[in-house]
Amino acid sequence: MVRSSTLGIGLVALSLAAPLYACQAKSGPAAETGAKAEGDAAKAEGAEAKPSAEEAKAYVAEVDAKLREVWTAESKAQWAHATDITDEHEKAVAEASVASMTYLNGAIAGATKFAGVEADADTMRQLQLLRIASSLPAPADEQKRKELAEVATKLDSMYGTGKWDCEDEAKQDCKDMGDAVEVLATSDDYDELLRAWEGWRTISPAMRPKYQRFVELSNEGARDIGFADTGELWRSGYDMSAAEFEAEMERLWQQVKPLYTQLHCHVRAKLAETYGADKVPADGMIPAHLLGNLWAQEWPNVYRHMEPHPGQPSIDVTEGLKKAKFDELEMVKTAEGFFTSLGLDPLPETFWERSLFLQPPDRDVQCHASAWDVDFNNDLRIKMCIKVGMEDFVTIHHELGHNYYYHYYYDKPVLFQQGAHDGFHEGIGDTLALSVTPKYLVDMGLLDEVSEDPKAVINKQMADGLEKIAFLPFGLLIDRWRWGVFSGEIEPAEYNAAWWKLRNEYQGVAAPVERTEDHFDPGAKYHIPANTPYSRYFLARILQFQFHKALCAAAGHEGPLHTCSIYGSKEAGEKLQAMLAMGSSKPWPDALEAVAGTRQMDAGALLEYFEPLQSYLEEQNAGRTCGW
Ligand code: X8Z
Ligand code: ZN
Repeated sequence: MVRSSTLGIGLVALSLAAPLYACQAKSGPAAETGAKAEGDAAKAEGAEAKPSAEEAKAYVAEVDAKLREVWTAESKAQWAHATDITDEHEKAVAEASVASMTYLNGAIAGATKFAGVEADADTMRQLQLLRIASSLPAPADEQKRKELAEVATKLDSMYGTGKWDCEDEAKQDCKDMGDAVEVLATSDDYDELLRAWEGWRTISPAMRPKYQRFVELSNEGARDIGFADTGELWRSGYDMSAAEFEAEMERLWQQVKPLYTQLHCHVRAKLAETYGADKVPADGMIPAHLLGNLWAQEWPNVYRHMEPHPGQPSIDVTEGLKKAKFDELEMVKTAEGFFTSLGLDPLPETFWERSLFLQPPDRDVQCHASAWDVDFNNDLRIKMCIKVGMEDFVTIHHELGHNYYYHYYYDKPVLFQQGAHDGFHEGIGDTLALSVTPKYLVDMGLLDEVSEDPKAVINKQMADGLEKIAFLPFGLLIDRWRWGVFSGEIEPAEYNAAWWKLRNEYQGVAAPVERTEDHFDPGAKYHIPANTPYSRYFLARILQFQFHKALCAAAGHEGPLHTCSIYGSKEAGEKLQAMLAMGSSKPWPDALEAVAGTRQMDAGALLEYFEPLQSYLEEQNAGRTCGW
């Protein structure tokens, strides 16, 4: 589904359900809910006649057909809304969401009668996946379910229509997210940056009471199906227990934290040269509006302040794209060309007819990029407000990665139409983008020349590190905040303070002006109002280097990992395709093993890729005190 706010599965990568095939049933406190009550009744019946394996199989087939129907209806409504945000479309989404939630709740309850039945592996797995199919669990109570669908849809609309600084009441001349993104990416003026940063955050305080209610209602839904809260449901989607998953995230973070600390140290020192030590303290945190990104999540836009070796051939693809007069369509075609070079299929004609590539001038759309299979049957689309430049060129590869996943598993049961886990889904397009090397860009006519000079290598590594390494703590902390919010450890009265505490602690990034509980800064980040789980992006940052290394080996690459491009390798394409085609039909370690020959996620390949940058940063940071 398209939005995480509703179901979980399928269509849009961004909002899919957390697939939790955890087998351990946790009985929650909501004993008198419909789901539990029906489950008990089923058990009582079961004492008389345990259903057969064939009955389980037939039940799963019936659920598959009906889920497709309700999710497709919901997805169509969501597409209409995301590409034209109106009250009418919002109402249609809420109605379709209620219908799909109602069906899913009933299906989960109905499945409890098969507890203890030993059916074939595919049936058993679908029964497991059913319970965790939605990242927005809905209460058994009908009124509350309706309220949840409405509040979730409203939050999504509020983000998509967020504007400020309007000059007239008709809201014609306002600033919107695209304006703020542009200022943050290009300006060096401290005060102008601050105005854009604060301006965007005026759209979210109104979300706060709705978000609070949203948390209460979805937690009730989670308890109704036996989870302690929605956060536990999300953490249960990784073929291990929720507690094991938490430990796994921490283990991976500890692997990469020293490299992040080195990058932070250097970036802070260079920004202090640009803005002054009074603005960027030598041993403190970096003000959040100086990092080239509205959320300070990825920092490649500040490359210009820290180019290691000026005088090397340009790696500025934005300039290259503009010089070559690329438009949005050529950018998408070029990205598709990368996938087809690996032997993967061209995108279907309907993709080109139905996608939305540009922000329309006459209506509100949800500009946050997303990829869809609207009918779970190869109706592939992307929705993006593409701006010509490197950032969106990479994002297009990212989105097409989702589309290719959809494409290779759409013949599977709908509950298998997900990534091996959600981090796999997020990592596919990024894996290919790692092969968008200077040499490839020269071949595409987007850069003038390529240099083997170690100095040029360091420049490229710096640009990559600002995107990939900088993101890691951000990718981790978003759900640490939400896990706390859902569990109640973070109370509504401290939503904003807790947010900044995490941003301080993990990123070493600080709010540039005082923030209070009159603000609601989490709401200014898409995935919070859209209810899209975020750990997936952290995992994807790690996994994409593991995938890259494995595909490079398949392509016969020799030499350092950062010099590899799999462009044109049919061998790499075959491996990738085999993994995509598995969907979520098997536990994710099976999928990882199929592509990388290992069953463990590991940041070793990321660290290997960045070895040259790590040495450079250590040299640069000698004599500096790192950390904050
Ligand atoms: O949301 C996205 C994609 C859609 S799944 C554009 N990403 C995260 C973000 O923008 O916050 C990709 C990187 C992280
Ligand atoms: Zn994505």
